[in-house]
Amino acid sequence: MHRFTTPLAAIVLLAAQSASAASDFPGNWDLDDNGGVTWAELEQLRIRIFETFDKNGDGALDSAEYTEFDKARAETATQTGAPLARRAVNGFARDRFDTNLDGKVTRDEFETGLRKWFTALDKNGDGILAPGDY
Ligand SMILES: [Ca+2]
Ligand SMILES: [Ca+2]
Repeated sequence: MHRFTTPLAAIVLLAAQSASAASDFPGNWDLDDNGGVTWAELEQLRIRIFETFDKNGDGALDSAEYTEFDKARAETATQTGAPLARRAVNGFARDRFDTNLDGKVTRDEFETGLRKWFTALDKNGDGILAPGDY
């Protein structure tokens, strides 16, 4: 697995391969490109997020690491204009995910927060985030 060492590389990872204002998702969310994002695909995204932003490899995103993640999400939303990327700017905010308020977001906390976000957005409950759900 690659370890990205610069914020710019991290931003590129989360951004669409070909930025398009018409895209509903950042380019690497809908892995099978079927027009929807499943929980399995979001779990892959979570793994990539930790590979990219957990720089010290302790299994949690601390304050400095989360700040880089915040910047990357904002950049991705701006670059792609994708509705889900825009939702993720605030939806993945650290105060939503850091449930024990210790200033770090562990893998488990991230998964719990991401699951809540997914469930809230999946309005028709079919397990796929697709246009119409958000
Ligand atoms: Ca860390
Ligand atoms: Ca925590």
